[in-house]
Amino acid sequence: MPCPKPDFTVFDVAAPSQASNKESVVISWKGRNNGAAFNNYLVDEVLLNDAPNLTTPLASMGSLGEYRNLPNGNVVYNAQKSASIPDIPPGNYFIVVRTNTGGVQEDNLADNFAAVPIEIKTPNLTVTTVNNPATVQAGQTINLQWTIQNTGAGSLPNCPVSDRIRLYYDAAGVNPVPSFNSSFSGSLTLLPGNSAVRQQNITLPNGLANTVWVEIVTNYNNNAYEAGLTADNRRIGLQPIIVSLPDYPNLTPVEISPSAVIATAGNSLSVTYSVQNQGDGPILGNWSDALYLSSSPVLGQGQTWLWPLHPNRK
Ligand SMILES: [Ca+2]
Ligand SMILES: [Ca+2]
Repeated sequence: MPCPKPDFTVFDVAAPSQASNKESVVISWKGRNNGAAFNNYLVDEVLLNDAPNLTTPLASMGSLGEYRNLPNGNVVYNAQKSASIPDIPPGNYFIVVRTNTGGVQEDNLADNFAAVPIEIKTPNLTVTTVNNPATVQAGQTINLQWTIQNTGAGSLPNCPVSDRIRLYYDAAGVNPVPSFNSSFSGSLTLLPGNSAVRQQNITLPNGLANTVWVEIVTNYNNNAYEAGLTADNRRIGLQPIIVSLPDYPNLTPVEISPSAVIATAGNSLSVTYSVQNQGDGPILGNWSDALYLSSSPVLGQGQTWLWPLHPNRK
């Protein structure tokens, strides 16, 4: 005579009727054992599928294992689980709960699942504005601001989103400034239709003397699922930045005395000189001087290095 087996079933699955990718939702269900008494570990699994059955589930949303004392069909257990909506294209799906995924022997497996429909919505990030100063000097730091709007039907729930920042020599964004590359990273939460302003300080490369345009590419790290709608993630600011060279200092030694000497090897020699700033910009910081003894007035021809001087001048 065969050993009587338990017969599990699951019913009354409940979940939100709509949710967005990556959103955490609470799924609840009830279970019962209509067969022989069971008092052991029972595992239920939450699946996502495009049909209300177990045929080729699209994704697992996690399992729930508990010790259940189910002596007969009169005992109903309540279960619930928080689960994240997978990155899956928007559309109508089903959340399917399957009981007894741990393989407890039972004869009737046809009643081991139940489903509830759910509509999954997807966010779509787009950069709507880019703001920057109109003029700046090379080497200076400026503040950039840009706006990201969620134009999709789904929410973006607290997702780390990185934006890439580049400068271009042209408004079409074809020729990038190779010496500049920056980015911004931060967590972003956006309901459908909502916008967020981001900002970043950037330093224009030294020596840049061009008109440049700012490019922002949002979600550059692809952390936010957009179901492929990433063509609108890039925007180039309408207002170019005219970058000019700042006034630079120009140091030159003057009044070197003596200008030519007849000296005896081994003896000390006193040299005096002045340094003049003949440029248009101020001296910022310190510099060092070096003295050479040379048979030529041209630097690089037959010098003997004499003395390092580090006067720490301001
Ligand atoms: Ca069953
Ligand atoms: Ca997008």
